[in-house]
Amino acid sequence: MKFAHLADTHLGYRQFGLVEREKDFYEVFERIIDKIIEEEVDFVIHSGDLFDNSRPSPISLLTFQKGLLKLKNANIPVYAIAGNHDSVLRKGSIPPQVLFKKFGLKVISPINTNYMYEDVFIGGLPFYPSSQYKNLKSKLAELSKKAANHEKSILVLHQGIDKYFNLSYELEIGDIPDNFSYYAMGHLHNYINDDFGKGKLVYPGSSEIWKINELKDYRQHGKGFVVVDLDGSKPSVKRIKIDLPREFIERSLDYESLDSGIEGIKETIKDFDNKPILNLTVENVSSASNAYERINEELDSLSLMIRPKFITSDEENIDLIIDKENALGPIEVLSSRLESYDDEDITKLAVDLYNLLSKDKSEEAEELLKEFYNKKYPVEDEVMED
Ligand SMILES: [Mn+2]
Repeated sequence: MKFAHLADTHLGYRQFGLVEREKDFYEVFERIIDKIIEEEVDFVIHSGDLFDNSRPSPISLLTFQKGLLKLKNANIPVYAIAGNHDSVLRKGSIPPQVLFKKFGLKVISPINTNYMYEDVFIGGLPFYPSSQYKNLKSKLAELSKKAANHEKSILVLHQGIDKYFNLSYELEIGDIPDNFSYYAMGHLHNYINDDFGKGKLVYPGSSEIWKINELKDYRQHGKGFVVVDLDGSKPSVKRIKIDLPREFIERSLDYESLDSGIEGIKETIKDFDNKPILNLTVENVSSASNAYERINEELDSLSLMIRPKFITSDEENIDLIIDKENALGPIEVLSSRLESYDDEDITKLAVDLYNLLSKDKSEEAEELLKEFYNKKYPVEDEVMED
């Protein structure tokens, strides 16, 4: 028996505010669905962050619906949980996944924690924030007990685990029951394939580059999903890479030889089907505006976006050229963007977060967020009932 496991497809994400990037995420999703059908799997598991948002746009919903119906026509059922992006942590709220039950989607929730596919036990939970740690632990214990009656079992979760994600996690590796055959994880955007208990623990990673810091892992493991074969004594995991529609090019250039550097990039990208994103660092810069102009003139029409960084010879950073006279400060921009919410608490939160994060005070920022959510959206015993 074979199944496909994917996660963190973030449909609807518009990176850098670019419609093209939103489309890239849809295109990758479509490619994954086609590839899943080609692989002739028996079922599919999606481990959360299907959508980038708990209120997905109609295009995101339609993209998923099309994929789901394609799978349905191929007789391949889909099991899914909600992640932290596509859920609202408030009692009584439901994740968008629930909309697709009528189309056959099997939603794993705190109420319906488990299903059977033939003799395979498929259990799981949606994302639980760390404030719900106790609840999560007791739910895991319940699932572990149920799974014990079955030879083959899968646990589906969308959580950070300290072993792989030591910056922010809800579970330590020792918290996870060890009697499942396969751990279908989501949340971490890098690819992880590890042994755990008697089975395998896998984070397939995000399907597209959601954040620039995923590039290193992408170069190493690519983006995609996994196909898992449950027939042996231990599951075997096959990584399926999916070509991304667009390249990210990272280059370091020297101001002294900027022209030849630019020529080199032009040579690399001239035959690309889709315009790439360029992450350029220029060193030994004596005039940032001159460097900016030359780069823009030569590369703008060949790229979707240029993200330049200028380093002067005395290593001082000039990230952006801002016309200070006419420019709005970040706080004004934030406040004006949030006006439509018409909620002073949210504007204040955003400004406070900006102030803390721009000073690298990430712990204080996290504390502030927790406080804010606990006050504004008190979470009771159960999250996301349906
Ligand atoms: Mn995610």
